[in-house]
Parts: sequence; C-alpha cells; structure tokens
Amino acid sequence: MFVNKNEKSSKKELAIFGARPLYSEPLHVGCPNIGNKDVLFERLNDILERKWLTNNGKYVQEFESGIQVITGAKHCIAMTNGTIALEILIRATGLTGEVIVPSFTFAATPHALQWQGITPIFCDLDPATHNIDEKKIEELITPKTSGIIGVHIWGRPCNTKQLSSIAEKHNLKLIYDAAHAFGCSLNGKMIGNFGEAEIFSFHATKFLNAFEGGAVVTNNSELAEKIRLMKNFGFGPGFDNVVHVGTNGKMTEVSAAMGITSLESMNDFIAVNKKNYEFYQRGLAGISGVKLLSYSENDKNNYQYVILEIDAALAGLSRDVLIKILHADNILARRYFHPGCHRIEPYKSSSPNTYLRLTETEALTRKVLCLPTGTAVSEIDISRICDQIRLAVDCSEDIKRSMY
Ligand code: T4K
Repeated sequence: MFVNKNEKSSKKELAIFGARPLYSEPLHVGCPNIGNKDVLFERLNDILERKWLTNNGKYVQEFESGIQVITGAKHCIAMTNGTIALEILIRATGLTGEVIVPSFTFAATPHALQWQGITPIFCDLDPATHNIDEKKIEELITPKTSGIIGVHIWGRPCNTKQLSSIAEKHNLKLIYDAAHAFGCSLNGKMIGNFGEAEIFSFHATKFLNAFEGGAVVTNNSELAEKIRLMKNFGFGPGFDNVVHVGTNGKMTEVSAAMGITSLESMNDFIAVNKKNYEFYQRGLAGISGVKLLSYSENDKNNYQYVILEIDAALAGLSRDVLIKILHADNILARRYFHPGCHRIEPYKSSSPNTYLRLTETEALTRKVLCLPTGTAVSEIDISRICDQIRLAVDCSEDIKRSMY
C-alpha cells in the first residue's frame, strides 16, 4: 500500500488545490514498460517445459546476442543486475586503491567500489550536462588512483574523449556505468563501445527491463573471457574445472525471457518516451524557474528520464515544496540523486568535508526533479502534471505579490 510519508505537510498543500488528490492511485516514476505478455508467457512456459532455468541457457544467450546487435559491441555478458555487473567489471579490470567517480549518481556506483575495499573519490559535476566534470578530475589523482568510472547520467553520454585522454595520460583504467544509457549513442557510436567496458542495468525501472538484470558490454575479448569466468564461480570448460576466482552473477532464463520480450518492443518504448517528453516540453513551456533537461537531436536517446531543474528564486518555490505539492496529488516525482553520494553512508562519515569542494553537486541535488514517463503515462496525465506545476508556480507568484 502507498504510504505518503509527507502526509502532514501534504495536507497544507492540498488546501491550495482542493480536498482530494488528483490521482487516487499513485503515478510512479519508474513504472515498468511491459512488452507482449502473450509472447512472454509462451517463453516462460517453454522454460518450464524444457526445465533449463539458469546457467547460460538458450534465452540468456539470445538476450546477449540481442544486446550485441543493438550496441554493435563484440561481447555482452548478461548478469543478475547492474550492480553485480559493475562489481565484477571493477574486479576484472584490476581496479584498486582509489577510483574517481561522480557523486551525482545512484548509490550503486560508489558502493560497487567500497564493497571491494576500493575508495571512491567523488568528483563534482558539470552543471550543463549533470555528468562528471572532467576539468576537475586531474586534481583528484593521487599515487593510489587506479581508474575512473564515468556515469552517463539520464542516458546523456559523458565527455568520453576528454575522459579517455585523461585516463591515457595518467595510465588509469576507464570504465562506464551506463545503467541509464542502453539504446543511446554519442556521435553515432552506440554506448557500450566506450572505455574498457560499460555496464547496463535492466532493472524494472529502466526503459528496457528484465525484471532485474544487467550486463557488461566490451570490445576487449580477454576482459570478456575473464568476466564470463568470474560471473560463474570461475568455472572453465568441462566439469569440475574451476580456473579462476569467481562469484555468482548469472542471469536467470526467466529474466532473459523478459529481456528478449522487452527488446522486441524497444523501439515502441522509445517512441512513447519521446512522445511523452515532447508533451512535457509543450506543457512546461514558459513556466518561470522550471527548466526541462534536453536531449541531443543528433544522437539516439531512450528518453527515459524527464528531468526538471527548479530555480527556487525564479519559480517562487523550492524543488522540495513542489515535490510535496505533486505528492499530495499522488504524482510521485522523485529527487534523483538526492543528497549526492558524498552525503550518504559510509562516505559522509569517512569524509565529512567532501561537500565543500562539490559545489555544483550540492546545488544540483537541491533543484533536480524526475517526473513519471513510460508506457503507463498518458498524454492526459502529462497535461495534468504540467498544469499542477504551472498552478503551483502561479500561486507562489500570487502569494509573493500579495505580500508586497
Ligand atoms: N548505476 C546507476 C547510475 C543506477 O541508476 C543504477 C540503478 C545502478 C547503477 C544499479 O543497477 P541495478 O543493480 O539496479 O540493476 C531505483 C532502481 O532500483 C535502480 O535500479 C535505479 N538505478 C534507481 C535510479 O532507481 P529506487 O531506490 O529509486 O527504487 P524504488 O523501489 O524507490 O522504485 C523507483 C520507482 O519505480 C518508484 O516510483 C516505484 C516504481 N516501481 C519500482 C519497481 C521496482 C514500479 O512502479 N514497479 C516496480 O516493479 O532505485
């Protein structure tokens, strides 16, 4: 059941708009896209009939081939989820000591390092892109630094050229957390082909899901081979033949069946997301202090993230007040990635002053807002959401005017 944690304060905002929330059922960010259910059920039935449930089954192999075709990369190794894929990739590339990562990302990025005794060193972001600010990386490099992890936030690619040249100059490994960026490209090259390797997430909330799922994609055959061993306890060919240290990162057949079914509808999902994004663009046009993040028309995007920046001074209300107003209407907008990884544990305690040098991250985490999209969201929903945002900003202006 949905529990509104802000119930008390929400009641105040409800008074602005009326007694009842706009939606009786919550409208979520991250509501999964579901492909053809009948085809999925056929596949699930086939899995049960064939009695091959996991361990590199037919559907996992088919899913991996599908990802290879879309990315054009030589190798895809499907895994349990994006976090495990990142952890295994970090280990396979031999990262140690300190690794430079953006603070503006999901907890999984630094945790995948910390989990393995590697210290994430947080770098500030570029406010124009929300990605790691490559101009601030070199000042963080120490003798302990072994690598850089770029994160293509919202599916918008990092400055891969600059990151490569820094990594090369300082002899560092460069990998990407591309959890948001499946189906995206940079200058015509698909994400999945940058750095030593990239990881994708196929979690339920991603535009293309496998219930839970992830993958490492790379053009490095040696690395791919190592990762294949590592995700399967280090088992080599034949029986009882352990040739490497490893863990269990294997994707199940059920997840792969969902992944393949999602791949078949991938273009439809992107088309819906793009249409939704354009509705938002029109609906939010001209609202003071409300900026919708844009996507490059020259590249492929999955449009999975509808991201606003709320300038409190111009809008007359803060991002947090706006969120309360939307939540009061059961529009469950999210504050991704608040408060920034440098302010979550264990990083907050181990390095309490990091916030002093992450000025752009500090500013962005106070104003960013993620709105619902995907196949579960209609044009009418979007128009209502935009109307509520416009009304909230208008009301704030009226209140301000009436005070002077
Ligand atoms: N790197 C980056 C940059 C990432 O963003 C992520 C994951 C990863 C790495 C790691 O990949 P995975 O190991 O997850 O494959 C969600 C997702 O759980 C997480 O996958 C995602 N990023 C992150 C951005 O969002 P939460 O804590 O926000 O999840 P939760 O439970 O609050 O759900 C999010 C929204 O989705 C809610 O509004 C409810 C809705 N939802 C969720 C699920 C699971 C549904 O409507 N249906 C569902 O089945 O982390």
